[in-house]
Amino acid sequence: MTIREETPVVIIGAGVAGLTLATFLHTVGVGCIVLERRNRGTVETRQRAGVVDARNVRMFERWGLADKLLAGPVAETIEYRTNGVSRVFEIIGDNASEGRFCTQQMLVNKLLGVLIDEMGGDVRFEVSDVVIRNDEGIRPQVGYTHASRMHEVACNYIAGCDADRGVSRASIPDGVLTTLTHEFGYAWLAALVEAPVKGHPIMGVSEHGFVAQLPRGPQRSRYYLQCALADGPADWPDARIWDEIRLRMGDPLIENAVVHDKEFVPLRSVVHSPMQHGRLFLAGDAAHLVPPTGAKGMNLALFDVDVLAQALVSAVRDRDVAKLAEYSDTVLPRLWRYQEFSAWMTDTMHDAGDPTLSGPFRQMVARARLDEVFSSSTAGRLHSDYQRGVA
Ligand code: RFL
Repeated sequence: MTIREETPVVIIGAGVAGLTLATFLHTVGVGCIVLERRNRGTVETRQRAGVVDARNVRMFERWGLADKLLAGPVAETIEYRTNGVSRVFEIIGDNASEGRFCTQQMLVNKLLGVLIDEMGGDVRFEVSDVVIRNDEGIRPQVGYTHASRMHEVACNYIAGCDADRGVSRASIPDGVLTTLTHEFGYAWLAALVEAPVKGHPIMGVSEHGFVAQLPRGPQRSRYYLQCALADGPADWPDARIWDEIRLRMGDPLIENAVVHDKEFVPLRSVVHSPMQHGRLFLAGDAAHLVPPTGAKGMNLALFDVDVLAQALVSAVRDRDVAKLAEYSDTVLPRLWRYQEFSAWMTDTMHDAGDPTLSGPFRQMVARARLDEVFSSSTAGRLHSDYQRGVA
């Protein structure tokens, strides 16, 4: 027997996009149900982004949630290290909200606490077989299975926050979306290690390939090492990781520490548009991917759900669907600017390093580009604006 219910909004995916959207809707009294295929423990422990940028700190303040959700020190500097020579870039702010070192995991945990434990929000974990019915002229429905029972939720709107391999985008008929992609041709090994960042977060350019060290709480950090697309764990035993870190950082004194996990991430950019079809709206990684070099994937997901939440509130509470109709057109121009920033960061940080990647000419051009953010106040200001998410 199928259990039938209804709610104004069904959100598919309890990642950072889905949970933030649900929390915003709850804050203003718009009902929603979140469907998540994983269990709560898995959602709570997924490691990824590290900084909530200044634009999104301001967003959480505007929704009255910053004090509850954000923690961690202010993010004001980045060390750009070229063959071991360090230059510290100061992110120029405006004395208003600044970015915060707040890991995605920390934010997701706090969202779960506020949404479920404080607000009594309805997040259903371990659902399977999610099916979307979004045909023109009928009320949307989302079916799913939980503990061997079939459920069907009728709703007014569906938010697809289930990332790149979810069911939301896949439910849109062929030919509706245009997909534009760019492959960078290399990958990153992401290693979570038991060693803190001692000074500033580091982005390292080196003849041996790119390296970065970013904080993940007071005791740990995440190293990123450029590697081949075909590489896997067998190619990167812990000893090789530390040898390469010392080489690429130009610092023979870095000591080995415990490596907690290793993940291999191909660097690519993807945009699916429009980000809506009928009453289904895509947000976050379901609609777009950026290479992690610019640290913008989570921040773009937060921008999407800020715009989407306001549009859904107008539609559900005031029956005004104008903002929903414009959702994709509102989000995409800014998304493309941050695709450009992320590609700029990726090309600059990788081309400037290993000359076998794209040749010595492009290596020198990329180094000149990086120099410019230090030598030109105009370039420095623009770089700060992108880092802060206000460009
Ligand atoms: P998420 O966080 O992947 O959440 C999607 C959720 O949907 C669920 N799901 C389903 N649920 C029900 N039914 C289905 N059929 C489902 N299919 C999937 C999943 O279980 C999951 O819970 O996507 P969301 O919410 O769109 O958020 C996007 C961000 O997670 C992502 O953009 C960032 O992590 C990207 N990213 C970074 N972003 C930054 O802003 N700064 C960074 O420094 C940064 N570093 C990174 C990153 C991503 C990385 N990887 C692993 C790709 C570093 C790395 C290595």
